Amino acid sequence: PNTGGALYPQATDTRDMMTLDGIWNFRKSPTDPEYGYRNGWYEQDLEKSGPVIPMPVPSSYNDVGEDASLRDHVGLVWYDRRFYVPSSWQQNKQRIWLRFSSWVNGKLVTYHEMGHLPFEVEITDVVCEKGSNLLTVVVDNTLLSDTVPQGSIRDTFVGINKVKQEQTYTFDFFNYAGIHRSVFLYSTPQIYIDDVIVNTDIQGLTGFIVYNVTQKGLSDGGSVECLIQILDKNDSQVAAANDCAGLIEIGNAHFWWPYLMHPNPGYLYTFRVSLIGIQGETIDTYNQKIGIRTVTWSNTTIFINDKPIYLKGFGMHEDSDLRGKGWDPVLWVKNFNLIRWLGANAFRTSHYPYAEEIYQLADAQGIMIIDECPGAELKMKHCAIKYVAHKQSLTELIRRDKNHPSVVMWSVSNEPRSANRLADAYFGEIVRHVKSMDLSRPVTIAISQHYVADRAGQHLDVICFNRYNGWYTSTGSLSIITNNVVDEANAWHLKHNKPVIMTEYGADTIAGLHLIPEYVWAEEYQVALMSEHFKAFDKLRQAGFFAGEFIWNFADFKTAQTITRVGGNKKGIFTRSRQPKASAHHLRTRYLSLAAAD
Ligand code: GCB
Repeated sequence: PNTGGALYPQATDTRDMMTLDGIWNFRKSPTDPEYGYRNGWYEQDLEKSGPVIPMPVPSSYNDVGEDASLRDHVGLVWYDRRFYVPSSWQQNKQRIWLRFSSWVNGKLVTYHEMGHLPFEVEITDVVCEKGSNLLTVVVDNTLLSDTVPQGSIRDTFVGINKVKQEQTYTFDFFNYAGIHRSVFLYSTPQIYIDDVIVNTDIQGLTGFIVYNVTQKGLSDGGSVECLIQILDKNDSQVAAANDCAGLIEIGNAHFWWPYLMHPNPGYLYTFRVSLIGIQGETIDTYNQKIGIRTVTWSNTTIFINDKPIYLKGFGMHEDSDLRGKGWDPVLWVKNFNLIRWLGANAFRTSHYPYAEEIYQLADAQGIMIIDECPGAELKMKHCAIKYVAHKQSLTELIRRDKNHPSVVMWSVSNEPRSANRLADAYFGEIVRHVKSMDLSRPVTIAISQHYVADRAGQHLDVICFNRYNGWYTSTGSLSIITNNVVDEANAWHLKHNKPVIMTEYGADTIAGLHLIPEYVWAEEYQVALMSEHFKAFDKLRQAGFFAGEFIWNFADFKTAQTITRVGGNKKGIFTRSRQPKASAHHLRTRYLSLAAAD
């Protein structure tokens, strides 16, 4: 059950917070998933329960060791560590929260399905008043037909003996597992701010903030008031209100603009909420960063603050050497520096929600995000079971990311089997679900099916398509690219009368491989393939409905082992260690010149 967790944890005047990041104890479970439970791997006596190895948190566990059995492990792994709760939290009768999935002191406190999205649980009643607490986390990386994303398990035999289980999946990124993001221990008062929902609007020079604050923990008949303060970048108050829901007007507001569309992009205000008790005392405070901006769209164009916007970016991955998908501030500050160096203004969180800190960086730098739920390569079989999990992933995604100005579009899936006859009803329902939670952003899917066969496009606000002309189709043939891209984008627009974005195109490229005339896998080929696409994009921009271009991919990334992947997917314009290929310089020239023309 998901009992909270919409708000990113923070320390304020009334709350405290610490992370439980660091080196944890770790062990793999044998194939029998019950083994660790039967043997009390969550009990206090670590010695009795067997040997453990050190494991960093946050990080994927797969690439930290030196043997393939850890990298390729299928099933459960167990993490544990001890932690102390500051006695001041308990003396002040604070509620104590753990943000994510775990066992505490031998009691099951929470459970969560699906990676990539946060969850939390209150542990006030299970932590010790004095001494340490044992926190145990069981992580299962098994993917089946009814998980999001999907996969299947294959038994490997030598003769008639089953030797191991192998996870197979069709999506093209390594199925990293582990505790990928920070673990937070934090406190709130008994009566606390549970959620803050902010929407913004603009009229002339005036910004409007429409908000709703919900609180929990009030006893029957009790009452609290809200104090809302809007602080500018220098922490000076520019507006205030006394209702828990309402509208705040800001004259001469600083609007949130995308990078390179304004000298001061990514302007953020602080929306400070305080719960005030009957004696005027401050009960709880939370500081939510917000940006004042609008996203609107027509049948040809996406607008930010009523200005037409052309999205220039890439698909990305949470992926790096050693850490796998583990949140890493060094990597992401570098990524954002490279994004701005390129003159890009957008990326898609292909193919799952990224760490919350990444959206915070994007908010502050004016980088726009197409926020994708973990519905990668959905197959339409097992539709009914899938539907519940898929909808749940969107509920949690929107709950988490609703207040980020950087998020300008929801992507409900990447490359689903949208030609299937069930796809019409299925995606109709999925999009209705998103709209029931958020009407302020357009909804899309990165479609790979042919425009004639696809049945999902009719339900979307913006059509995104992925296509590998000159790579998977007509390999090595550059001359077909421009016309194919122009024809396909035109066909999508003709069919649906909606804005169109190309969300994937590209070519695998080994950094340092040089071949002329251009030849697949060489840097020259990637550059030439891009140039043919650029010609198409320029023609399409003239046609008036083309809203963006996203190369695949920002950087090289790890995949499952196949003979089509040389050390992983090499379609990055940067290597996995974030050094530029010739393509990065080529893209930079284009994105900067487009920005200058905008
Ligand atoms: C795609 C997928 C992406 C792959 C890419 C490729 O269509 O959306 O996940 O990595 O193609 O390189 O094959």
